[in-house]
Amino acid sequence: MTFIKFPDGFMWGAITAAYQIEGAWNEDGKGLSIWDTFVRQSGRIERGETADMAVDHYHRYPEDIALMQELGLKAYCFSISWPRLLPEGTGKVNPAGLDFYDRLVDGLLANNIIPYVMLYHWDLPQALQDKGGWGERSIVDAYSEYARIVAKRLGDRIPAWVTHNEPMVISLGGHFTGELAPGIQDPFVALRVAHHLLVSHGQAVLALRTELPKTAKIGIILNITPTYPATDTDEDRQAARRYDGVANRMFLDPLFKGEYPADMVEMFGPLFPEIRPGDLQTIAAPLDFVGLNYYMRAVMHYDPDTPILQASQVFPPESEYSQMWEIYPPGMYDMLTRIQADYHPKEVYITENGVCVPDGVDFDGRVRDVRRIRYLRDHLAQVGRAIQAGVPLKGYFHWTLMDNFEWAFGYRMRFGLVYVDFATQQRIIKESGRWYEKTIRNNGFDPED
Ligand code: GCO
Repeated sequence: MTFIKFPDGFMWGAITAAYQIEGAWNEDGKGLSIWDTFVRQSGRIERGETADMAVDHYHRYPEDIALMQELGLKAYCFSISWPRLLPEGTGKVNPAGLDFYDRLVDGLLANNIIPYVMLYHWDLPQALQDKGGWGERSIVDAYSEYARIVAKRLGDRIPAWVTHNEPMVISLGGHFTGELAPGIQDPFVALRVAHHLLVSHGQAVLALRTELPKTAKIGIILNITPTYPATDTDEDRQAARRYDGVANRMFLDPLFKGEYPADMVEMFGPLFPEIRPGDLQTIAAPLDFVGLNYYMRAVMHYDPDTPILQASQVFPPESEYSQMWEIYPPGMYDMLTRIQADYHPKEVYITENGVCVPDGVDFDGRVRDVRRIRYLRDHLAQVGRAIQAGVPLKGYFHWTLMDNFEWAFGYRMRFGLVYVDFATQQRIIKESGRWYEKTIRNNGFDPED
């Protein structure tokens, strides 16, 4: 194989989320988020860990910007903690919270790193959860108000804005399986949450457009799971189709076509949430880009014992696995080309892709995470193929900059390009980080390397 080259101006970046890195959970006037509450409930997080300190990014952000510079990142995508800005969710603004993001943005710009901002990565103000959270319609206005506040303060310096990160995970993980905050297990609520997230997205897009300069681009991040039938039988194909509906089309169709998939409306029947006149039009507000997160595929087979979905996942034994998921690089290409064919987004980014494999510090202080290098190489090769096939892919953000708090798994799962010793907060760039730096510098890579 020959050198895989990326288009000029390709946006190489890394991405993080506020709760997973910032720490400073109760400093400088920050309010509580649903995660601050959730981690304190017994049995929620492995070993009872919290992100009270996380990787102390709130205090160490200058050091972290220096690391980004050493990696040669062209862009950095981070999320804003809503309760840090609005401790009660609405109303009174906490100036110290805004000042923090102001300093972060200025620090990035001073180092020629383009800031991409995500308004919501799962840390809802607890005060709003106390009123019903995403399950209540009133959240839609609260979210727009928050979006406006951020846009007013940072809008002059941020070229790209993301409303939500992974509405599907917020809905299902937070409100159906309950493994994520706020830990609710109720299919009615989960579907209502999905709808409110989408409406709040559309309404925030309109709010942002009135606050931001015309050049600012606005999008949403979706995690897409390419789905395959376990066998060629009709039953398995339909099972895969249903799973694709729940995981992907329930979000893609309203956003890009202004309608919920008919087969899903039928499958969920009475569980389906109330849709008010105008909602679907709001949700389908035109977007400048879509961010896609790719981690895994789903191989599905017909399983009459699974309620509603009548499908369950199988894990091909011959495949390769990380500590959390199957590793399947071709799914990256399949996902990108399918989204392009079915939904025609104007611009696409890979906003998350990464892997947790056990890695640690060797005798000489280096972290030789060879499996992560292979993962990067294999997935970026598929990204390159998709660009060749005509997908308007503008950039790739690796999940994640540095090891951090991996939700219910606590600190056990490491996804970083930078290793963090959680006891001392010492940072070490991993070999994968070095490989990524070289790839950015060359705007491509040699697959033999
Ligand atoms: C997600 C979240 C990240 C995770 C990452 C690894 O995609 O689930 O956006 O916060 O940490 O995906 O699980």
